[in-house]
Amino acid sequence: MKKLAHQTVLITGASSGIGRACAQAFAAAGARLLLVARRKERLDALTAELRKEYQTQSHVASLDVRRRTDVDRFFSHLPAEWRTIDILVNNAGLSRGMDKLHEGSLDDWEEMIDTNVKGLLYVSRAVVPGMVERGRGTIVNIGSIAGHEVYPRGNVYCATKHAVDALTKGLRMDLMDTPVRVCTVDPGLVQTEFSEVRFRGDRSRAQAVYQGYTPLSPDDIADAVIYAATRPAHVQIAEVLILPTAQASTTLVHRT
Ligand code: NDP
Ligand code: 8X3
Repeated sequence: MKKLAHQTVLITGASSGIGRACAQAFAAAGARLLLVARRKERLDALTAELRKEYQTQSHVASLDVRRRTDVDRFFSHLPAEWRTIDILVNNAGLSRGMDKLHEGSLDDWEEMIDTNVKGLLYVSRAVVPGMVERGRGTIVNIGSIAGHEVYPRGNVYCATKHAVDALTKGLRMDLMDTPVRVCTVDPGLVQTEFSEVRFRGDRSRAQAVYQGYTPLSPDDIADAVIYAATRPAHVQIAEVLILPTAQASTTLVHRT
C-alpha cells in the first residue's frame, strides 16, 4: 500500500517548480491531487502525465490566490468527493524585482504581498476549518530562508516570507489543541522559474543566480514536504530549513 493512498492533497502553485515537484512526489506516494495555479493548461498536462504514470486521480482549476472571491468560489463549488482535504501545501508565491525600497515599485509590492501573504491566508481560511472539524490534517507552508534573514534589496519579498513564518507559528499555536499539524519548509536557492519571474523574463540574469554551484532542485524540497506529511500523527515537523551545500546564508554562496 502506498504511504498516502486515499489522502487528498491541495497544492497551490502546482504549475511550476516546487509545487509541480510536490504534485509528482505526492502522486508517487498514491495521493489524490487538487492542483491550482493560474496556468491551467500546464496543470492539465501535468495531470495527464501523472494519470499515465501513477493512475493519479486529480482535480485541477485555474485559480489566482490573490482573488478572494475566486478563492471562495473555488471552495464552495468543489465537487463533494474533493472536499475532504487531508494535506494543504501553501506553495504559490513569487518575487518581483530587487530594488532598494525607496526606489521600489508599488505594483511589485502589492503583487508579492497579495500572493505570498494574503493568498496563503485566503486558502488557509477556507481549508483549515474542515481539518479541525474532522480532527485530522497537515498544513505545509513553503516559506524561505528569506523568512529567517533579510538581504540587501530583498526588503518586501523578505517581509512577505517573514510574514509566512509568523503566520505558520501563529496557526500552530491556534491549532495546538487539535490533531492538525502546521509545518514550514524553508528553502534556500532552488532552481525553478522563480528568478525568471523576479527579473521579468530576463533569462541570463535569472540563470546567473544558479551558476557556479549546485543549487537545490524542486525535488529536494518535495522530499522534505513528503517527509513532513508522512510522520506519525503525534510528530509535527515544525520547520525545515534546506540550503544547497554551497550556501551558508542568503548572501554567502560559494561559487567557483
Ligand atoms: P516558480 O515560479 O517556478 O513557481 C511559482 C508557482 O506559484 C507557479 O506554479 C505559479 O503558477 C504559482 N503562482 C504565482 N502566483 C500565483 C497566484 N497569484 N495564484 C496562484 N498561483 C500562483 O517558483 P518556485 O517553485 O521557486 O516557487 C514556489 C514557492 O517557493 C514560492 O512561495 C517561493 O517564494 C518559494 N521559494 C522559492 C525559492 C527558490 O529559490 N526558487 C526559495 C525559497 C522559497 P501560475 O503562474 O501558473 O499561477
Ligand atoms: C527565495 C530564495 O534567497 O532568492 O525565497 O530569497 S531567495
